[in-house]
Amino acid sequence: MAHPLGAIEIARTEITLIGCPLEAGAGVRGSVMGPAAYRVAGLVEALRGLGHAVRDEGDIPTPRPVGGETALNRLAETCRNAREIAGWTRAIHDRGYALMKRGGVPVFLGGDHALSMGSVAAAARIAEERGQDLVVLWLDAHADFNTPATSPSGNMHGMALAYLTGEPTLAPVMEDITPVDPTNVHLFGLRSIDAQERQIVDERGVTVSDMRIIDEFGAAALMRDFLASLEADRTHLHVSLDVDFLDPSLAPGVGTTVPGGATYREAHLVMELLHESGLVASVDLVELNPFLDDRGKSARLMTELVASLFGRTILDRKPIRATP
Ligand SMILES: [Mn+2]
Repeated sequence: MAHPLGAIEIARTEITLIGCPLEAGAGVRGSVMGPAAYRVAGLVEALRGLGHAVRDEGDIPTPRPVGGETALNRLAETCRNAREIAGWTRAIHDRGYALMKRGGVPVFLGGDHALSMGSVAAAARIAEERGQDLVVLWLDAHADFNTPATSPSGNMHGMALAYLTGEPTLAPVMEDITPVDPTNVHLFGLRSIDAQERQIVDERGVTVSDMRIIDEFGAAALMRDFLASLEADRTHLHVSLDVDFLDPSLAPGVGTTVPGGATYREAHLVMELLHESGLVASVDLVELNPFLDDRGKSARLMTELVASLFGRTILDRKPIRATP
C-alpha cells in the first residue's frame, strides 16, 4: 500500500491524557515520574500538532491503600503492595470509565503496568455496555499473566492480565469486573516468560506473537492479520504499550529490560498500522522509568510512537524531488 505523501488528512480525535503515577506494582522504583516525563517530552504538543483536540487532565492523586478488606489483606501476604494497587486500580477504573463514557480516546500515562488493571477494567465495562468486544493488544516483552501462586517476585505489574481475565485469587484487587476473554488478548513482542506463566497463556488460548514469530514473518504482516481479524463495528481495541516492548538500546528507561526487542521501524510501523485501522479506543503507556532513562531518550521515543499511533507518518515530509 502506498504511503500518502505531502498533505495528510487525519480525522480529528478528542484525546484525553490522564496521568497515573504509580510504581507500587514494580520491583524498581521510578515510574512514578513517568507522566511528568511525557509532558516534558512534549506529548501534548505533538498530538495537538496533528490537529487533535487534546485535554490533559493532570494526574490522578495517589489513593489511600485500601484497608479493612480481609480477602485483600490475605492477598497482600503474597503480592507486594496489594492494598496500594487495589487503591490505584479502583481510582484508575473509576476515572477511566468516566472519561470513556464522555467519549474520545483516553491515554493513560503510567506508571507501572499494574495501571492496566484499572484502565482495561474500565474499557471492558464500557465495551460491554456498548455491545462491543474488548480486544487487548499487549505490546510487551513479558506476558504479565502471573498469578500470586506463580509469580517469582510478587510484583503485581506482572499479574495484570491474569487479574483482568478473571484469575480468582486476584479478585480482591477490585471485585465484580467485566472479565476480559483471554482469546481476545494478543501478546505482541513477547520474549521473556516464566515456565508456569507459559502454561497459563497456553491453557487460556491467548494469542501470542513472540519475537521469534515477528523475526520470521515480520511485524507488519502479523499486525495486518490481527487487525483484519477484528470486526470494526463491534470492537473496542485497547492498546497497552510497555516501554520494554522496545529494544533496550532504543529505550533504556524501564526497570525490566530484555534484549532483542522491537526496532525503531518495527515499533513505528505497528503504530502506523494501528492508526490506519481506526479501531484504537483506549491506550496505556506504561513502565517508563525516567530515573533509569538516558537524557529523556525513552520518553521522547514513546512520545514519537504515540504521535504515530495518532496519525503521524514518517513520510509526511515533502516528497524528495529528483535532482535535475
Ligand atoms: Mn508489562
